Order: sequence, then structure tokens, then C-alpha cells
Amino acid sequence: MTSRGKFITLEGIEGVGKSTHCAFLRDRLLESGLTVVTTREPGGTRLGEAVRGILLDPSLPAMTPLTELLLMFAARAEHLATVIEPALTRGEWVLCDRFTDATYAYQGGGRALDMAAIAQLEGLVQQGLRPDYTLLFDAPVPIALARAKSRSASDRFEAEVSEFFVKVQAVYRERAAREPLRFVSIDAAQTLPEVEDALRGWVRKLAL
Ligand code: Z5A
Repeated sequence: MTSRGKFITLEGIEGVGKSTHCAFLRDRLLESGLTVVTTREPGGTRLGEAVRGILLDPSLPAMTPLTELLLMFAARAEHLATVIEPALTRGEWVLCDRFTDATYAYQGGGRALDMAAIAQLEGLVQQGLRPDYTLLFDAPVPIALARAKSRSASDRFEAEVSEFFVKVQAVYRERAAREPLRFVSIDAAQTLPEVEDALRGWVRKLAL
């Protein structure tokens, strides 16, 4: 019988390098002989990418924080049912650029929504599924925002002020401190080769 794959999520405020590091990590896992699926949230399915378009489009009218929360979980329900669960069942490893920790950090921390309401939706949508490992890329807000801004025009979240990202980061750090077995915190203010060394070290520890 094929053993179930592992579910790895990458988290952090914008500009910490998640997309860059996701590609690097995928290549290291492929070298170890694993089959790897890379995906992202919000998104990862045709419907989810359409929802992502709505969530990020700065030209649309403002939405309420609750609307934003429900759209995140609607996209996630589709993503879990059609991409993540099937891949894990086939024994593949799933690398996901953001997942529910982002909801706690952005909608709970940034938008001040009730954490208990987020936990209820998490239970309903995920039915007990949690990431096996979460890599939290952590860098001071000004460094991360400067990197993100050097790269592209602002979407609806990126237009937020730095205090918003300080609140988001605080929730990420609290969650990492509470679940040290799942979270791996990586200093993303380091140079790219240094971050890559940290990722290589983590993959070695997995002893694949
Ligand atoms: N969101 C939410 O609110 N609730 C949820 O539940 C979920 C998401 C799932 C879209 O996410 C938005 O959705 C997100 C939160 C919200 N918005 N924000 N903010 P996204 O992941 O698509 O967007 P993002 O977080 O803004 O990602 P990003 O801007 O693409 O950043 P990144 O992936 O972390 O960084 P990057 O593109 O890999 O790197 C940025 C630049 O820095 C790039 O030029 C790199 O070459 C450079 N870089 C990376 N690392 C280094 C180092 N170490 N040194 C120097 N330069 C570096």
C-alpha cells in the first residue's frame, strides 16, 4: 500500500521569499526521489484562481473582512477536495505557498476577526487535516515589504500599511511558538544562499 504523502506549507508576510523558496525546496525534494506537487493559496484550482483574482484585485470595491474570510475558505475547500487530498492519498508530497495559518495571521491578526470563528471554519473545511510541517519565513517588516515592492505593483493586501503586517507577523510568531513540532522558523533576512543552506539542512534532517 502506498504511504500517504506529506503536506508542507510555506508562510510569512509578503516579500519574505516564499515563492522563491518553494521552488528551491521542490527541487531538493525531487532530488530525493519524491513526487512533489507545488500549489498555492488562495488559488491552486481553476475556481480558486478565479476567487484569488477577486480577493487581490485592488480595483474592486472594498469587501467586508467576513466576506474575505469566507472566500479564503471557499477556495480552500475546492483546493483540498480536488488537489491536496488526492495528491496526499497518491503518496505525493504537497508544497503549498500559504494555507490556513495565513488566515489566522491575515484575517485574524490583520483584520481582527474572531479566531474562534476561523477555527470553526477550519474544522468544517479541513475535517482534521493539518500541515505536517510549516516553514515560517521570518524577516523584519521593512525588509520584506521593500523586497515585495521592488518586484511588482501592489495588490489589495500589499496596499496595506506596515502596522497591518506587524500584526500579521505577530500571529505567525505566536502560532510557531505554540506548535514547535510543526513549525520550522527560518530567518529570511539572511542572504538567499544562507536561506537555501537552512532549507537544505532541514531536508537533510527529514532523512528521506
Ligand atoms: N492571504 C490571506 O489574507 N489569507 C489567507 O488565508 C491566504 C492568503 C491563503 C496573496 O498571497 C495574499 O493573500 C497575501 C495574503 C493573503 N497577501 N499579502 N501580503 P501571495 O502569497 O500570493 O502573495 P505574497 O505573500 O504577497 O507573496 P509575494 O509577494 O509573492 O512574496 P513571497 O513569495 O514571499 O516573496 P518572493 O516573490 O519569493 O520574493 C520577493 C522578492 O525578494 C523577489 O524579488 C526575490 O528574488 C527576493 N528575495 C527573496 N529572498 C531573498 C533574500 N533572502 N535576499 C534577497 N532577496 C530575496
